[in-house]
Amino acid sequence: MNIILFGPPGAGKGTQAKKLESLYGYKHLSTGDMLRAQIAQGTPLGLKAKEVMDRGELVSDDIVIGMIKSYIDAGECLRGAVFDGFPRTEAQAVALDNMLDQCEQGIDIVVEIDVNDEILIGRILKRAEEEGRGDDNVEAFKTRLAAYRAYSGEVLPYYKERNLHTRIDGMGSIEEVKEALQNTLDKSQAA
Ligand code: B4P
Repeated sequence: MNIILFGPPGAGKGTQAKKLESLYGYKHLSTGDMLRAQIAQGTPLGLKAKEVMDRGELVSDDIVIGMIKSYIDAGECLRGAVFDGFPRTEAQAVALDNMLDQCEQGIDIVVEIDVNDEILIGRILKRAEEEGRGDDNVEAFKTRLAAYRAYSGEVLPYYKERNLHTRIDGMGSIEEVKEALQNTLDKSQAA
């Protein structure tokens, strides 16, 4: 199965994607994690991305599409994948469809994780204390949330038109959200 986890910053996309990877063996592909790895290695791409990410803005399409393409071309997604934080623009969504099409696959479901702003900011500030990520602060969070509002209006209609979109409540505990997600995936596979 190829799954997209969609939601605002701090919705728990990464948290739940890791769970799906260990439960089902799907490859977890997080463009945020890939970019942070480039930053940690101090590559030219990482240096360029860091400034943009720390402001809470989106990194350019060509960079993130190229990163995802390298995993798909290497055949790492043959048992299915969980796309976490990708696509964030319609151009990324179209590129992903084209990449999957080449290996006779497609997106099976897009799960939007619904969380209100108050809970999101609480999680981001908690993670700021624990991990010290450069974009986990109030100013960058506001930009990330505004960016999310803009790009969700662009990406979600793309999947709604294709009847692939569904929503779950992401405000419960990590375990409760995991159960809601599993139920949704089970139902979609049985349909
Ligand atoms: P991401 O890495 O995707 O960051 P995110 O949206 O903040 O994270 P996520 O929703 O995965 O939250 P998490 O599970 O960690 O993006 C960062 C930046 O990278 C972007 O702003 C952009 O600049 C760039 N970027 C990435 N992809 C891009 C793309 N495709 N195009 C352009 N630019 C791109 O959860 C957050 C916290 O909440 C964690 O501490 C977790 O423990 C906690 N939590 C999760 N679920 C919980 C729950 N149910 N209850 C309590 N706590 C919970």
